[in-house]
Amino acid sequence: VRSTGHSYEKYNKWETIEAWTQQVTSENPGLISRRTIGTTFEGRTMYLLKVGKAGPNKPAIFMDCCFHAREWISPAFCQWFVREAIRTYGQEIHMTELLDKLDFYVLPVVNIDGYVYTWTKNRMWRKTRSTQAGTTCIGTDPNRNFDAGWCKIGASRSPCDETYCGPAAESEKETKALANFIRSNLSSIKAYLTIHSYSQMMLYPYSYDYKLAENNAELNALAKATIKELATLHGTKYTYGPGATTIYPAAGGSDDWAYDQGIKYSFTFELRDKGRYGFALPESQIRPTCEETMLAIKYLARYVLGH
Ligand code: ING
Ligand code: ZN
Repeated sequence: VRSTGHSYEKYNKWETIEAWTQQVTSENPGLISRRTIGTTFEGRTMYLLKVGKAGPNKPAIFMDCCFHAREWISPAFCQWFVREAIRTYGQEIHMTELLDKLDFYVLPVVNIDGYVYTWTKNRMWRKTRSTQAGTTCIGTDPNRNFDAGWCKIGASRSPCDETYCGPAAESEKETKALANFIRSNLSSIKAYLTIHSYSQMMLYPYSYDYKLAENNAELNALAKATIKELATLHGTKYTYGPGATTIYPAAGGSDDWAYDQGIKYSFTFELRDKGRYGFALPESQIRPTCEETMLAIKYLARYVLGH
């Protein structure tokens, strides 16, 4: 019999994650606050955790997980990150300094409806679960739904496809809520991080075009140093580069959109593995994957804090 309780080394169903957001907040009032940024197509609540020591005019780093429903290691990492932040604050000098000087906004599950569907009906579901008139096909790819070269390349106009860009940019309640939050907090958000799987890559703009970001050289050097840090723990190898040439051209992604909003440090992480298990990454790999990714995020955050 499987326990229904929360575990950082297991994949947790949405109801368990939802209860965890409440519990971790009430147990750490000095470091975590929780707010609602919207509701999903099926009416579930989107909770955003703000992690950091209270202080005036703090810069922030925004990180989201689980755009794509089947990428289960992604929400596992967001939970792990919050636990490590509270566990090591006041213990480890770098985390202490990070939380003293900046806030992390953590959105543990963007695509909650899709995630629920992967637990109940189809483990390999990717998209949201929105319906629309004129088709029986369900769902939009949330990472093709942002207003960044929307639907011009590497995305589909057919509602039945896995990379359907939606009827319009920000047509999904989930992407609209995320975009609205970022637009409202642009003056404080210094970095945007979005966690996907799999393929072990660290991507930065652009994916919607073959053009390079204005600070491409800096992003390249930062990605190189970050994946080097990640590899120190278990030797896990990542590749890195602009999305279009490193993974594939794809318009409407959140990292490109955030970058064009003026957030100069914008990255997509593709966590383990490289295809042996793919989306069905065994629970035994949650710990090593999260530990090494933690090193990467902390390294990146220290860099952003210093720039
Ligand atoms: N990969 C991303 C996807 O949405 C990506 C790659 C990153 C596309 C950034 C566009 C922008 O296809 C996965 N695994 O979802
Ligand atoms: Zn993805």
